[in-house]
Amino acid sequence: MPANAVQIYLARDYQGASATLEEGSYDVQHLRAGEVGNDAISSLRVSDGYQVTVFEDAGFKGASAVFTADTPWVGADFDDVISSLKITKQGSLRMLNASAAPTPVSLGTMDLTATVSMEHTISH
Ligand SMILES: [Ca+2]
Repeated sequence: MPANAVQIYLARDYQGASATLEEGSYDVQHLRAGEVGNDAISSLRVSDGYQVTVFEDAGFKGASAVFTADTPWVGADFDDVISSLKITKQGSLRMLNASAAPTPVSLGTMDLTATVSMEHTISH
């Protein structure tokens, strides 16, 4: 069951228009062309093993936050402002736009160190 890494929703609690995105980078053009739109995301679902980094501005700039689990509301700081996002597999940690992120954003539930230490063993 690969694919469908992240679903984005127009409204809280996974309501309203939605779009399904696979691993990759999605700039504002992609969001504008989709069902949800620019400056519109309010909730999102993240499949196990993936993480999504959202950005306030186009071009993966501005304030950013990382979500690693289903999020019924992205929070006041990111509601209806997301203009670009990147979806990566957990474990492939890279500094995204490090120079433009002066203040870390804490949403209370995100702990990157905990994410890193998660086991990725899949037993068959
Ligand atoms: Ca925006």
